[in-house]
Amino acid sequence: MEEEKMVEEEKTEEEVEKVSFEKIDAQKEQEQEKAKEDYSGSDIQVLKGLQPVRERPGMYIGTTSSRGLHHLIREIVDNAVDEALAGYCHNIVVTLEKDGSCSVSDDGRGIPVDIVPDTGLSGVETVYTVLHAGGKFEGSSGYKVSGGLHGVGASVVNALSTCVTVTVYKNGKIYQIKFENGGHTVEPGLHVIGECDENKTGTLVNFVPDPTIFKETVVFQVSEVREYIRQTAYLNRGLSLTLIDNREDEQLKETYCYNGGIAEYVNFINAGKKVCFPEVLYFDGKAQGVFVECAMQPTTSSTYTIKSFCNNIRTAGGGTHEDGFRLALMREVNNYFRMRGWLKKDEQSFTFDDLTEGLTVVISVKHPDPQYEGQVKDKLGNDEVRKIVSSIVGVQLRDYLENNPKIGKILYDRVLIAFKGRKAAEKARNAVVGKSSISGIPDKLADCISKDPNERELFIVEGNSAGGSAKNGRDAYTQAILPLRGKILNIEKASATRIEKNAEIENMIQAIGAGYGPNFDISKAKYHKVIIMTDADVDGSHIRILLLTFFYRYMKPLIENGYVYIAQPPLYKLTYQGHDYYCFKEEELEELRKKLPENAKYSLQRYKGLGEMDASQLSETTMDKDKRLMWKVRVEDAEDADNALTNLMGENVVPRKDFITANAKFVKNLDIN
Ligand code: TSJ
Repeated sequence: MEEEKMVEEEKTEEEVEKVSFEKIDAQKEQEQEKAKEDYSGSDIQVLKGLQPVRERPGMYIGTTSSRGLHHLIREIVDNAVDEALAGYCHNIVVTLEKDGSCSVSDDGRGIPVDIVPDTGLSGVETVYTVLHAGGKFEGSSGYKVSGGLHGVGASVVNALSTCVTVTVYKNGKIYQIKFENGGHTVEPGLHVIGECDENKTGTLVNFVPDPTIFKETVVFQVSEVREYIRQTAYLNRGLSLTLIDNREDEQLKETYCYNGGIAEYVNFINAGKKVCFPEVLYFDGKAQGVFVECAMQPTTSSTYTIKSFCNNIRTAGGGTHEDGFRLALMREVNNYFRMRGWLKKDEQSFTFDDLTEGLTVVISVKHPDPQYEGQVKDKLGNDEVRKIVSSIVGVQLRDYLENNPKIGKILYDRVLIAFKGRKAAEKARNAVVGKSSISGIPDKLADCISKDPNERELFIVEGNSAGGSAKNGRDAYTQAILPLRGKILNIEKASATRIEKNAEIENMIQAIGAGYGPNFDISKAKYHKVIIMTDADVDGSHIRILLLTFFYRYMKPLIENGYVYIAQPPLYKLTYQGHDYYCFKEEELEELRKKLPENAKYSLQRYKGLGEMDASQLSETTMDKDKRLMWKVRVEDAEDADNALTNLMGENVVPRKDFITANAKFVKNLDIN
């Protein structure tokens, strides 16, 4: 058994596919043989085909956490979006049902119901029971499964669900097939269950995620689904996506449809910022089968926001489409400034940082054969895309500037501000560095003994009392403590110079030891884990946002390399018969309570702050490497925090409430009245 698994792992994707097919073929023979018995034989074969998914769900959907759960919805919706991209579908509806299931429907052509020669199964069944059914059928039947999350799809959802029902409206008939327990067909084959209007076509899928796979939770979060749906609507101009939540007494129903596509997306991102002009620059084009769209607009904010996508999938790691954009921007804007005489011939060009300060950009490419790179496969790798984007954006940007000199001038003024700010900050930095390089180690830092950055951890702790507990409860060999006193400076409003002079921030910069801003050198970082440990209250959330934003803006590689974490202290301590039980979530507390005998006498403490825990409690629950729960911050998380901060603290106050709701994970307890 164990050996079999090992072999399986070494196989290339192609070979794994072949294995699945052989099994399906074997199933066909078996089916004929066993017609006299019952259908369970074939059923078991199909299940075997999907078994690798159940054994290693993480390999197919990344994680079985709440995030993985929501990937299931994406996988299904992406298939419907593909139908929209093919031009046949205009409306998609996602419904979170009362029974905990999710339904996705579209008004496309309906999944093919004819037999696929390669599998001997109907198109619908093939899609749902054959792993990577995608490319394989492209030739024979034109079927192509979505780019989805790294090209898995419906079969993976099937494998990870206790129940899937697929209904297809086509040819005036209603076809249906049901699967149970990770891919068992209830009754093999596709069944005609009724008739419908000849003109009605579409696909309806209902699935119930398997709680034995998604152990953390099988409850869909509206906010999470909404974000994905909204993003998908922005990325596919004119496509209507409706979100329905039937789980509460009062039904929620929202429809997202943007005729302006990604240009409207830029408006949305910039809603809380002050824009330099109301127009959003938009360019698009197609070359070598690659479709490119790019929208941008400068703001007075201090950060560069770029959201790039390939085939509707976010590429947070950037890649060749972003490279192409950078090349076009640098070349064309600098040339234009020179042409207008604003940049003298012998003057250096503006840097990318100058050109992009406060700029918001959305780039979306659609590629027939995307290659993803990087540890988490979130970086577009196709080399030809660089040139394609650079030339499409370049040519149109040049034309735009030539035809809109007013915009050109505003752009120049904005870039000049960035340039001057950068020069001033450099000057101030040199002065500061010159003064305070004496000791290099902040007084308040309780450093650890180990010298190996790989195992060194820096806990940034809010409040002095918690700092004390942390110091006493830590593993002094690998864990360092840096207490922060009170609130750190609001990075949104403060100038670069003030930020650098802020004591708390200076302490952090010194402790981490790798510089900051453009000079940040990740290879010098003294800790490979920087752990933010704050209270679960308003101030705690606030400080967490400020810290994340600071790291995002001034030490971005720290986040990109996955060095930044957020500690998760428990919410409750339940004491029963002399034992302490810690709960990190409300649900955990409920679970625990259920396990206790009826009328059990226990005491319950709700932790409001870290300071309420003594050293050993803090160590045991939050710091101990074997017991703690930590949240690794991804670039997107920091980006969210950055946006939240911009909208909370920035100049426009209107979207405060919206953003607090949207960024609940950062600002859970913020008082918004
Ligand atoms: F895959 C899936 F089951 F997850 C799923 C697929 C889920 C949902 C909600 C929709 C779909 C889907 C698939 N919607 N529309 C389609 N279209 C096709 O599969 C299709 C139809 C006709 C033809 C053709 O060449 O005639 C080709 C395709 C790919």
